[in-house]
Amino acid sequence: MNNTLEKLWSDGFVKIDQAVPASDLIRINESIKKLLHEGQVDWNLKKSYEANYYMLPPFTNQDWTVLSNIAGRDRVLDAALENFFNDFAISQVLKRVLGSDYLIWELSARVSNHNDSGLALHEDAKGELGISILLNDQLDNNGTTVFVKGSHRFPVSCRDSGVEEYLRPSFMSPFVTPAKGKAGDAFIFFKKTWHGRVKKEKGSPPSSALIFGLFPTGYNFTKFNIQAETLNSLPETLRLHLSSEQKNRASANRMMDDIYKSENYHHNYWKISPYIKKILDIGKKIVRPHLRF
Ligand SMILES: O=C(O)CCC(=O)C(=O)O
Ligand SMILES: [Fe+2]
Repeated sequence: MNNTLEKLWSDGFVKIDQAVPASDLIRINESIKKLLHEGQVDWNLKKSYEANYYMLPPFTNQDWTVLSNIAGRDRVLDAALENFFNDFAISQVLKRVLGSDYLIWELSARVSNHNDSGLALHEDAKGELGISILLNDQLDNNGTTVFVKGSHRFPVSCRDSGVEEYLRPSFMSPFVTPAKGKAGDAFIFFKKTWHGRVKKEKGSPPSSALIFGLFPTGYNFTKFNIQAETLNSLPETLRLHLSSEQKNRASANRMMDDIYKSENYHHNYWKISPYIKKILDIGKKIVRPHLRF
């Protein structure tokens, strides 16, 4: 446990081997396969749905297929998710990082498709913790989540550093650590850690993962409008953390708060990054003068 927390603190991500037991993994995979294929909608139509609508369909394009809000759709799946959040090791990590009154924002499933061109390195919302659970063995980089080690404590954002724009998914591999492992392994990561997805090599099989977003209380995010009926159908732990009313007092001493303190930044790194970005931007203007920046 301490080891897990120390790694998360120093690297910005940590792997937990076999976080999902084999029996639950089978149930999750069966259920997700079914849910992902029912009523797929083209990604371009995503914007026609209200931003906080809960019962979204799976959205798909050539890169990936994503089903948001997987809880409350299948009781067998709900039970397996409940087991995950109640697991002793997982719940201890969540408690220390987010406090015991953490909120679940999103539980989703994503498949990186055959032709996945990847996802640029980025950071997500302030305060967000990510969990990525491999649903199939992932022995190479192809289409898996990747992280830049230690970047959660760089004194510069992924965008301002220029990395988001210049370190594209097709050649980010040497600079990132991929979420490789066996089906059922989980990666817990700060969404402040620079992360993305490497482009898939042609011919690689699809790779699936569950991807979660959680927050400590007191950070801003737009909650999904989950219907009372759906919420009430959930097992206790899922229901508690997915509901917007949390009765506990916010816990003190949360790791999430500490990563935003400048005294914990690696100030020596990236001192020169603003200059690198400027040089790259000038280079871009020379190479592609028709573009305005
Ligand atoms: O698809 C992936 O593996 C990366 C997803 C991502 O950016 C995230 O979980 O925040
Ligand atoms: Fe992300």
